[in-house]
Amino acid sequence: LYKSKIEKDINEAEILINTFRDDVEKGLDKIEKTLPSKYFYNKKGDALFVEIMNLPEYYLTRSEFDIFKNKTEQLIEAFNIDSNSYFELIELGAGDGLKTKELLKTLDSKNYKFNYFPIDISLNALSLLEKDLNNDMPNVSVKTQQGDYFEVLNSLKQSKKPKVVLFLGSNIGNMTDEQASSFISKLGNNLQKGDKLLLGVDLIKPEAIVLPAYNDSKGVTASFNLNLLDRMNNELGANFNLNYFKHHPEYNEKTGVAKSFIKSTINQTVEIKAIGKSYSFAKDEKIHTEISRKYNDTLINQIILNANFVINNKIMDSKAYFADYILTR
Ligand code: AVJ
Repeated sequence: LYKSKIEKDINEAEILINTFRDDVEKGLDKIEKTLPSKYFYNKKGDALFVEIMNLPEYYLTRSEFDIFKNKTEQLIEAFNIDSNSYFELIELGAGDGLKTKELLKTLDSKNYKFNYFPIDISLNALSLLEKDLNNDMPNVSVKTQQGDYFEVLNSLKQSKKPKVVLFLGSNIGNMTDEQASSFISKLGNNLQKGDKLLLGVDLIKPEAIVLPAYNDSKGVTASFNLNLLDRMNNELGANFNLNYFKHHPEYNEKTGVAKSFIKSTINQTVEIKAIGKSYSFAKDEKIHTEISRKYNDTLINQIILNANFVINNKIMDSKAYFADYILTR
């Protein structure tokens, strides 16, 4: 198909940039402009997200870490796995492994028999994690899986081994409830009866706690959000002036929905060369860039309703900010 590896790489890079362009065009053509949050995560965005996780206001990562550090035994008990029968521990998204390491350490010390399969689209993230784990816990066998979650899960399904899937960090919160429910259904289709899904979600709580997590005093979240404009400038030949747009987060504590927007501070027009169009932004017009949904039991039950999962356990941090739900297929 390709004459060389370089040709293949170039082709794949072109496909990526074309989807970015198409997604941007689709989002900005809407009456209520939107951009998909997945485009936050380029090299600069990844680094900003690491910074976010260390912010005093961003409680999510610390809260889930508290669960993994201090409630490890409860988590493992909820997996309901015999310590001498083999199982597969699969993680959707590689991350830095900080939380998962607490779990791996305890599983290892209790002599559980398992392989750890972190799945990620980024080879770079996987190889960093693999090195780190091999160094810190040489007993744990790490089998990195590069690719799309469902493709990898489908291939792992063939083994018929008992599985525990980790989907942490309230990453599901970036989906609408409809998307979340079809995502969980698809997960279920790639698992067998009795398999577990550990779903980490941020819980609904007052605005005074949630809003600062998306509006930190150092402005890191603002840079993370506005990085989307930078990406369009760099990759699509756009001329967004970052001085005339600002980060604008909102949270509704009744519904539990946090949203991030980019707000135009003046009337202005922006050209995007790769699309061949100009877009006008009125003063105070908002581009919706992210949803960070917060949950409770009712919402989780609604989301898993048609997905063939039941809630088995709910394990929370000491402040009850965050929950790891253990769902059984
Ligand atoms: C990685 C999706 C869980 O929504 O809280 C952090 C991303 N956005 N600050 C979240 C994010 C702004 C984060 N998730």
